[in-house]
Amino acid sequence: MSVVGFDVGFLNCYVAVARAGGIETVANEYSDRCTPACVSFGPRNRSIGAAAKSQVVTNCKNTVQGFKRFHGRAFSDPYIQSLKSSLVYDLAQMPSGTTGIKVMYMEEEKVFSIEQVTAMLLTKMKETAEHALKKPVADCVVSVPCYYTDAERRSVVDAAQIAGLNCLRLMNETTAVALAYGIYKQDLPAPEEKPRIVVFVDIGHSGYQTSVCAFNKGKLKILATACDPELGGKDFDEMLVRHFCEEFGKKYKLDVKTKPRALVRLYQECEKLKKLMSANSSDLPLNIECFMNDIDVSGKLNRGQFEEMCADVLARVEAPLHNLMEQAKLKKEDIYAVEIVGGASRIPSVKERISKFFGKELSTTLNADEAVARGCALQCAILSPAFKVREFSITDAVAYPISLKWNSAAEEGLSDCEVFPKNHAAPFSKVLTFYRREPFSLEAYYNTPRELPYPDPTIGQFVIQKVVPQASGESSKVKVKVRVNIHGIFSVSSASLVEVQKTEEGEEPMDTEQQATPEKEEEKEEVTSPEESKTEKKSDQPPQAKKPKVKTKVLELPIENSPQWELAIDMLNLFVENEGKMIMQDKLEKERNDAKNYVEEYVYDMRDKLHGRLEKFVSEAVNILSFQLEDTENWLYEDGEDQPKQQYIDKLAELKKLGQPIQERYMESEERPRAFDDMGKQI
Ligand code: ATP
Ligand code: K
Ligand code: MG
Repeated sequence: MSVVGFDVGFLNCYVAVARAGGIETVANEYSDRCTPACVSFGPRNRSIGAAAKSQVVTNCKNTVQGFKRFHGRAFSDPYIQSLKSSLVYDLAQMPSGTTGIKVMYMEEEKVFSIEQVTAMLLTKMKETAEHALKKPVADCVVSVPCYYTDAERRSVVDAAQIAGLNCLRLMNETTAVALAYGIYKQDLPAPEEKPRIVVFVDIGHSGYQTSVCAFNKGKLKILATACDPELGGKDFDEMLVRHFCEEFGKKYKLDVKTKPRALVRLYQECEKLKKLMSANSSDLPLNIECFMNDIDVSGKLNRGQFEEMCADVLARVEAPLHNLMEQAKLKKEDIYAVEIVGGASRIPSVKERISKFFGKELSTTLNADEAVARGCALQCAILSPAFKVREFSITDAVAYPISLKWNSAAEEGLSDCEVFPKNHAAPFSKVLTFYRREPFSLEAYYNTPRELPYPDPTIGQFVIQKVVPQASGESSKVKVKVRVNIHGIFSVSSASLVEVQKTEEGEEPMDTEQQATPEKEEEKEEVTSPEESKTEKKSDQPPQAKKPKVKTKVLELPIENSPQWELAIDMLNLFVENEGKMIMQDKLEKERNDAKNYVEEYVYDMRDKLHGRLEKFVSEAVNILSFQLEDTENWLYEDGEDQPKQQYIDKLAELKKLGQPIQERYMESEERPRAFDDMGKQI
């Protein structure tokens, strides 16, 4: 059992774990708690995270960043097509029609699916967690933006599986923040009192998410969410890049857009400048040496100018806040606090606008970078039977209203029904009743396509199989359970046919199970009959009808699930296998490199020592060793640059054979006086 939370950001990722001392954000191998969402492909291995980020400029065509937005999308998606021209790496279509990334890896052209690339990142984060916990990690909670649709969510669940993780919950980022905020609060209103209403705002690199949450002792409930999936730090960077491209075009006659490497460097410098401007309102310089065609470029900017050029971006901050308050039907006075997180929430003019909207100071009691990961780890701890945490119930909200449509049995044509309205509690199950003689299919879809940041409102097709009429020839009663599960994903989870066995009186069957029965504490259930009005029976029954003596038998029915853009199981298995192979390849390459480094280290270390403390202990062998060291150094830069691991191991052994005796003589002479010292103390 591991208790781990992963914040998979567009730019920055964080890993939080639960240990005896509580929740802790842990550092990667570079002692950095932030791991860049970056994967770089090389001729012998992959680099992931910080190691990949350092190759953004040198290996730009094969270094992949900003892929979070490709999940669950067709390659032909207009959004993907519109992004293509702004990327320095190539995209390609997967056989299934989804988006893949084309790179050179192991000296071959390869296309990796988005699930595979995110799995690579998760592999790295998993290692970070394992290193911190000193045990294997599988169980975890992974964050996703609250505006993700079903297809996007399923794609992330698959990515986790490819990385060998068992994702207990996909958690909406703002919900994770709400949990991190609420669970430690001792002064929340009692369950029967008026809840404390808090607004959460997360502005990251790619997206802007807001939610309003009601807290009582031991529970939180998300009342509404509102987002702009296309507003974040990157939009400010974009404005800066555009500005400097123009300026350098005029000043130095450079067409920056034609050189991917130069463009990548300009993005990096503009991001740095943007951050500096958050703390400084005076003129700040931007200098890049050997930018293009051996030309050094420089420019400067201050916060006032920056805000002016970002006016259009800043103007978009308020709309989601209006939307949020309208959905929750709350007044600004009802809001107890506005908590902001996410890197771009540090931009002063962004903060000003949010604060002005609510007419109050913003709270920054949470760690702006780590709150999402911490919230995910807390959720994982709550779900883990092995970990004791304070009881806390989390009710999330459905982001987009979900409807079902089907071919109606009673009349010609299609019927439909909204099963989960916007902001409906989630996770949640509902049992729907249909009267059918034969198999039938349900199509689930988002019924407000215009508010969907996604081109296709289809969620999936679900065929209820093996439906047969009653022995009497009448339609059978079919109960279909639909749910929004713990990941926020819609599914038809089960279906059953109620077979009526005739009694002597031959009375009409009556539904005896109209009660809503909560499944678990977390998942509530409700029973409805969308076709009730269209069926002649039941509603006309007198309320005091004699209890009929009817025996029923319930038969489970198979369901054929075809959710949109589902990753086929054989593909998923292949990806799991390939990830394993790539992990092994990276490991072998690391061992080979380490072996090489040991030789190099030994050469330098011994050479220093031969001229230092070992000098007195060398005999004629010194000449041979010195010669060998120099020879090896040359070899490392020539033939030995790129050899199998064993070559380095052998080389090191050869050197040690000569070096060891000298070191032993030195050790002996060191031991002798010390032995005297020890005796001296005894006396
Ligand atoms: P997303 O939440 O969209 O997936 P993310 O989680 O990777 O993205 P964050 O790490 O929250 O994003 O924020 C990164 C963004 O915040 C970047 O655009 C970064 O430049 C910006 N940022 C970080 N610090 C500052 C600062 N001091 N001033 C301005 N912007 C900042
Ligand atoms: K982040
Ligand atoms: Mg984020």
